[in-house]
Amino acid sequence: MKRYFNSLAETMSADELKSLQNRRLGETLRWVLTRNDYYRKRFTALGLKQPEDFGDMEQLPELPTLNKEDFRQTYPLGMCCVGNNEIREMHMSSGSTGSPVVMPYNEADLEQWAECMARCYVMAGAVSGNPVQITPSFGLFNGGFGMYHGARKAELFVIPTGSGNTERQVRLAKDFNTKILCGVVSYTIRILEVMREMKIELPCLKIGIFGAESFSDGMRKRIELELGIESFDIYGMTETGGVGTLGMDCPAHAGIHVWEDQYLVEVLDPVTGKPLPDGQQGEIVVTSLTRQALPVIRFRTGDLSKIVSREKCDCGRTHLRIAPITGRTDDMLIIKGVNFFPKQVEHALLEIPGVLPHYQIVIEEVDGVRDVRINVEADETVTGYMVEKHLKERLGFSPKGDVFKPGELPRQDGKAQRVFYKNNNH
Ligand code: DLL
Repeated sequence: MKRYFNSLAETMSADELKSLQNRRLGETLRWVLTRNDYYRKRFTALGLKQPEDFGDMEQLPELPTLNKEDFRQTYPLGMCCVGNNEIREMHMSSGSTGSPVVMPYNEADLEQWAECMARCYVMAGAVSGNPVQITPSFGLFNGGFGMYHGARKAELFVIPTGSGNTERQVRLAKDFNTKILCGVVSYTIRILEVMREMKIELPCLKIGIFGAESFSDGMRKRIELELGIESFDIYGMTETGGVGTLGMDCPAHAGIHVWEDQYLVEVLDPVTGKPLPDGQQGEIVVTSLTRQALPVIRFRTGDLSKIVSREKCDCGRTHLRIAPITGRTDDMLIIKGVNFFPKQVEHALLEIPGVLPHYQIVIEEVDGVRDVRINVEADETVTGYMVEKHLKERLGFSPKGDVFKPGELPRQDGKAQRVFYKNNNH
């Protein structure tokens, strides 16, 4: 079986990788400085005048960081480095703050995206002709199209269902022997549920490529067990060029390989912005090395993770590995002095036998005091008290637990909303 889509790139030695990164970083910096006013102003404000002033990775921490606010300020195309006549596609995310982030692509960017995604497919074990069902939506969200471009490049048989119409989704998977199911984690849970209702099994399904939101190990294991598949954690975002651009875990499942010939990754302290040593959790910051229409230099993703290894992996790839994303800097919850992420609640809930993977975290604020209520679906053996007791042991605080019957909580076709706010002023 083919192990790599691009063995030269994926297995190059650390020295080769470093010199390629240095060269590409220099090219990217020259590119943005000579083609975009916004970048030029930000950089010259730092006293860096000539593109030649940069070009070595050691200097990266001296460059200014970018964040979603830069995208908002420059909406729609103020950070774009090519003319409209070169743009071939765009994607956009609204983000949690509602400010739009636009990513334009020229021909070379679409090629680059397809290459990154194709590497992911082959890394997961896909071979030419395999039926791949793409369940994220096709539209401004990058998930559907990114998985499509990559599947074409990896010569797969594309079943571009997009999201929704879950019964048809299941029937098509059965009729066309879908081998690879791609999607947002929460929607896959919905597919599983409908499969059970329809009493349909999918024995041809072998590979799941899931991402777009943090999911606990418990969730991953449940999906794998129930679908009888091996699942992979795929990472990417609108600002870096979409799904798969940042990489995925390999069959060794020892961290997400970041495509380092395409992107530089730093881990910074989210508060001070200072670099953190490997192994320490912080905010992932990304610099693109080959994007053209809108390269990002030191983009603060808001995602929390850590570098787990820079050593060559058992799979033979040399690109560094990061831990699965724990959560985002902006989704950490603080209740009665205890910090936690939704993913930790999910992990703890799924440890309780009889609990189903459908839950809500409701933050209730009464007269300025915050409390948490966990709404969770479970079978009749589980009580609210059991949920409260287990979460207290696991998380160190006592949320209220409300148990719902299977099917009672709302379902979503895309990324799930897990956290809800309620206060007595409303
Ligand atoms: O969610 C891209 C994507 C589509 C990835 C389909 C995987 C599958 P955005 O809508 O721009 O793009 O959202 C990007 O989603 O900053 C993370 O917070 C989160 N995210 C993406 N992949 C993962 C993952 C797509 N594997 C934001 N684990 C990112 C955890 C993820 N969070």
